[in-house]
Amino acid sequence: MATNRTYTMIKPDAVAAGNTGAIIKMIEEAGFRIVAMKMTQMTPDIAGKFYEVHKERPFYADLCSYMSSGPIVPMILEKENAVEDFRKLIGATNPADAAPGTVRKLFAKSIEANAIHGSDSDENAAIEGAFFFSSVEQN
Ligand code: IDP
Ligand code: MG
Repeated sequence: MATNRTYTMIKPDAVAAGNTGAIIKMIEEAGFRIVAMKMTQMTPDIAGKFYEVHKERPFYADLCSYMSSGPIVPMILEKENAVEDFRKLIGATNPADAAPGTVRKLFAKSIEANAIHGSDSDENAAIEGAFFFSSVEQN
């Protein structure tokens, strides 16, 4: 069932570069309502759990180290067709392939340090949102 919610996090490279505000502005201007938001930092173990589906991929260890290297800004967002529309707003994984005007084209440093996460399905949006926020925080 479509929930009209997605999960995102502004990644350590974008937070460190001072792009948090600009990215949140793009998200709001694209019509997403911020349901939940905070700033936190993952340990390598927690990043490993979050990205467990990628554990067989060659970049897994680097990804966990990068994602725990500094603060991130996790958010739950709401909009009609949230998952798909948000993936369009952020652009392709590799900024070299990302469409003009997308968050990753504007702010990503590399295929790994690519500024922002976006859930790839309604099911994963719910799982990932619950990974960072308790049910009472998801208003
Ligand atoms: P997505 O974030 O666009 O959904 P995924 O394939 O789910 O992309 O990969 C998760 C994250 O792992 C990416 O956002 C990026 O940070 C990192 N990543 C993906 N592919 C590579 C790669 O080939 N080299 C290094 N890091 C990668
Ligand atoms: Mg993904």
